[in-house]
Amino acid sequence: MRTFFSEDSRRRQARSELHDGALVAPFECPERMDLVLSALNQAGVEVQAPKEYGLAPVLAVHDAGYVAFLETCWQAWQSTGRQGEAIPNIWPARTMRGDRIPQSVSGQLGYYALAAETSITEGTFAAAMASKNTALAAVEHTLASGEPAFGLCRPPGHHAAMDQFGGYCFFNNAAIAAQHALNAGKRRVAVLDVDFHHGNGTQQIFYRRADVLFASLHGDPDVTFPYFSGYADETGEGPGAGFNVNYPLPPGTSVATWMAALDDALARIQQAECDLLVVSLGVDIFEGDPISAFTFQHADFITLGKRLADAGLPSVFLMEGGYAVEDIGVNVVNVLQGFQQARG
Ligand code: OKP
Ligand code: ZN
Repeated sequence: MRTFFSEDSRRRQARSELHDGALVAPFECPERMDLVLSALNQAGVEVQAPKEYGLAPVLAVHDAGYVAFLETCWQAWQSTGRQGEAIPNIWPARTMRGDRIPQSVSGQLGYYALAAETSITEGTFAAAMASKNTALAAVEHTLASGEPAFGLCRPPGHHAAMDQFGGYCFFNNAAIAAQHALNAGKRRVAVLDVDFHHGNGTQQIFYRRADVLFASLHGDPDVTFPYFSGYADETGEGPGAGFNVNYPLPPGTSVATWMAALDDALARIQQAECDLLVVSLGVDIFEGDPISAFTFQHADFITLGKRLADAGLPSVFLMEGGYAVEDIGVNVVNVLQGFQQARG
């Protein structure tokens, strides 16, 4: 499968993740890419670098003030002499002033962050740019050829909302790719999110729109990050009513139950007459994932690829999560190979 990756994705080199009350080495680390690249290489897949697409496709789904904040945050933070990475520790919580964007970078971090585990560091903006370039190159390949493509995006994107970062995400690669496809003439894009965590950002960006159907299978937010998004009663609003579908599933959900939810999601995608499928491919549904709680084995990822192929749509796969670093490569390649086998 045609595959894209930008070496600039490595420029996100965070030292700190706030996890269980301690600053630890981030789960979302550059080594993840090494293992996917090596598995792709062993499978004989060639990897191409994307071109630079600039900021216009980003600004098509993200707020300009948010993008400017991401671009300047590190400079503003470290110029005041702070030693640690830029991490928010205050938010416009209920009853506070959610309409103010403070001048201070500390206040801006709270305004633009949805969680505290994700630090901003020197190369973060460059890596986020690289990641969306990868997504755009993949979707452009599929738009031009009808053939499937894989974008090995890093950092991931599905938690990034119109004007919020967090959950390791800065730019919403899947949303940027979906919007790019609509601009190129697609009429309705399905974004199917199979990552263990709910794609709150993708949902938020398209919540009031009917031209993108967002469907997500994920750990029940009642007990799982991001906690405040991903419930089954979130079905879209206004013109988008009926175009958002969530499948919250309990920790430990069997693969059979998960696959039944997938079949339902694929049926919804068929009903909505989508003409492109963007898969937010998180492989943190693997049983051995250190921060997740589903039960996929290596072989189940092949089954997943086959079922996605059976949907019969032009398809773009974009990397999201997956933190069992030793297993991430085989799990990703299994999805892509399962898909290819079924398509012949
Ligand atoms: C990013 B992606 C786990 C807490 C979760 C953030 C998870 C971000 C996941 N104890 N912290 O893979 O969806
Ligand atoms: Zn995830």
